Amino acid sequence: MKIAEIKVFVSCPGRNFVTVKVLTDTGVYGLGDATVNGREMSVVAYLEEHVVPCLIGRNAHDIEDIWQYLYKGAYWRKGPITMAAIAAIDMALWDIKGKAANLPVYQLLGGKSRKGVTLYAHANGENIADTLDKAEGLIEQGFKVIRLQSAVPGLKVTYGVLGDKKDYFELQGNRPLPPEEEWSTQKYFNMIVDLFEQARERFGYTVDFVHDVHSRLTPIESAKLGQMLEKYNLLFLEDASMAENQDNYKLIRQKTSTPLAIGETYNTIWDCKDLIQNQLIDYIRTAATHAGGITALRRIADYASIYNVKTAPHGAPDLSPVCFAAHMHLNIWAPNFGIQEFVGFGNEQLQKLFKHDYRVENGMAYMSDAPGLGIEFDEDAATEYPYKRSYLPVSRLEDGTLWNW
Ligand code: GCO
Ligand code: MG
Repeated sequence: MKIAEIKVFVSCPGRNFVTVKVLTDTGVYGLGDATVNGREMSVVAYLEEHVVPCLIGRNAHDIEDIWQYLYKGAYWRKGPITMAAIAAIDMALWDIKGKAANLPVYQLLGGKSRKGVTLYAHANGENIADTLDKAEGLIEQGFKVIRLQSAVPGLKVTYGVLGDKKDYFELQGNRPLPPEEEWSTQKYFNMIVDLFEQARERFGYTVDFVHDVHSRLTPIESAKLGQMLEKYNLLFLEDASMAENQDNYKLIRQKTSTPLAIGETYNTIWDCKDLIQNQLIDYIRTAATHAGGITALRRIADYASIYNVKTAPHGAPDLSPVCFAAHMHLNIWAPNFGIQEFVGFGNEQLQKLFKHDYRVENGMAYMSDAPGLGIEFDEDAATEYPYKRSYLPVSRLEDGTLWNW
């Protein structure tokens, strides 16, 4: 089964997505997601100019060899653009192998380890009461794990809080230059403990909570936050600090028993190797799209399993439904799966482009037995929503110093 053609689509059904379609000479095709939020066109160029010409005529079944060819074969290896390009090809090849075998991809990985996939949903509020009202709505829908984010009094915009944007998908697609946000750890610390204190008063200990710091704290501030939140028993604290220097997490880990999660921006197993091997984290959040596809995430999951680290794949709106489908197959298989982030795919334009086959019920997602990844992409509909240049925000401290967004 030879690779005959590879098409790269970039469309903006509310936000930009780069979708790859690998076609074989047998008529079987597969889909992959190569979206890097705010850098979409770099991946398109990388794929079209440097990847596609090398793959035409190769056996579509040689997933591992093609992965190694694109990774080791590029002297300038790793990085988000390269790894998203590899990821999309890899997902598409798994989709093809599943369709050719008439089996869902999770069967090729080793079969089901569980009935369904536990999801966590987002409650983002303008203030603590608003966040908790939203959490209550999600609990009523059956979600058992909720991410709580609340605006920080005194700061104009806070990560995760949408302001007048009612639809999460509208967060991107109309920012021709990066907007600027501000950060103050002191103002955040004045709010954050109240958020979890009030959440536990209102909901008791029958649901689990997570929280995303979005890398805004220094390691010692993260350690302090972990300590302050210990009694509220979070499932995990996400991206407390950057870990480009993985030793940062030694400091945090020694000081707090609040479980730690990180990894959504990681591109390879090497970015998380020390964190996993030294048991400095509890959840690894690498995404199929950004860390090299199903082949790479399977390897990370297996590596993490021997150090008691669970998987918790990134599930933000900038990961397309194709990536979500890839995660579902990994999640249903991985013995050490923890939880899947879920923001829903309610946007109508998006639903016109992508058709998926899983169902969500009571905070869990269930798979069908559709062969391959179980996802369809409407190429014609995609042409109705052309790419729009759009950036993520940047963040500054109140004195103007550039900070992590
Ligand atoms: C999350 C993430 C996202 C990222 C986004 C950037 O935990 O869901 O932090 O919200 O900010 O994916 O493109
Ligand atoms: Mg995050």
